[in-house]
Amino acid sequence: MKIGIVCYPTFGGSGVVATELGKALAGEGHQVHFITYSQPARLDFFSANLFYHEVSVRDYPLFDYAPYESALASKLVDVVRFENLDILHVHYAIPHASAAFMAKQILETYGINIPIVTTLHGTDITLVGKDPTYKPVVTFSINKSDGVTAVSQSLKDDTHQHFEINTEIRVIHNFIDFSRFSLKPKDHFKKAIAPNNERILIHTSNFRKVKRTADVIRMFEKILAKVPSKLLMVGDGPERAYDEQLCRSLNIGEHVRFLGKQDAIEEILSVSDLFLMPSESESFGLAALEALACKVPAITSNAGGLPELNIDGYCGYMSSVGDVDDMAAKAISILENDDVLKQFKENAFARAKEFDLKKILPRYVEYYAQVIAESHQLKNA
Ligand code: GMT
Repeated sequence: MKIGIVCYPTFGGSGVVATELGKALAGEGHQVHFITYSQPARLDFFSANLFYHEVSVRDYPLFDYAPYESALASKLVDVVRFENLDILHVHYAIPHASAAFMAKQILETYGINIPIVTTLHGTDITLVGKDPTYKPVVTFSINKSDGVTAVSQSLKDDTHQHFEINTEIRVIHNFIDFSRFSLKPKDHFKKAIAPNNERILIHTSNFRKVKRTADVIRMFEKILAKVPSKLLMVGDGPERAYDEQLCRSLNIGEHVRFLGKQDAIEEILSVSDLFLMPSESESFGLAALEALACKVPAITSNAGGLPELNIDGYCGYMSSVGDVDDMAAKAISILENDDVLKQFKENAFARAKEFDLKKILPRYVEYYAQVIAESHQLKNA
């Protein structure tokens, strides 16, 4: 198949899923064309089946806001026409689904039928998408997609709750590539972080309010009082400055390291003992899956799709959003006993195996084939 993928080329979860999916599809012999405004973060190597088309937005003194959606739609028309794509897969509804619909309409005037699959990732539904600023466009473009997937049952339910959807939504969970995410021998790094063999806790995110990063810090303060430990805060975003300040005011700054954005996250996870994700809302929790794959159990909230990933008392624990005391108590119960920690680590790995790329990839390929066949049937009817 010749597949066009549209995504945000940044460190966000939807961009990571889109890029990893594209790489895996290319590995299976499909031709994959990424159409984005800059090179996706994890697409920094050569592969014969991978192509990158940059969307450039021309500025003009009249524009306070340059019309990215129009530039993207125009680029999609160009790439579909000249690369003879079979299907377009857009990740994150805003504004990708509506730009794809516009391109589809234009392509029809050239006699080209291009099926569109939209994957809903999370905040495009739960936070931004349901805001009246975007809601009519999001509703329309989901309903006009030829196929729609959501990364969890919870996100599918939220979509039906917040929008009037008259099309089927297929749940295809996030996945993990074990050829990248596995334990790496990084003992020297562990020694540098935790010279006295302290436990290492980790949080990774984009430090937006929805991640409740202050809960991570407050939880860590309680854990530190019982178990010698260190906290790694990986990523960057609007809450980081406040979080650093909070560490200072709680007098735990010397035990917390803010590492900023990191590419080789699997190396940092490899030295970690426990992952913390107290999110307010989380459609799936890809970062937690990455942790589990590296044998790091997870303390998470029970928001959104997290119960579809985390199994309470097996590969981690879940608590209600904001219940920092409960999260800390459960974290301590894992960390204070070597045998318990060892068992949770093994369970974490076993749980992550359920979401192996090798299991999830065929579900996308089958879905593409189904959507293409249905769309051609509809055209010829
Ligand atoms: O908010 C983020 O963490 C980024 C966001 C995105 O769309 O880039 O992530 C969402 O998509 C991920 C991949 O499907 C999911 O694993 C995350 O749970 C989801 N984030 C939220 O729902 C907050």
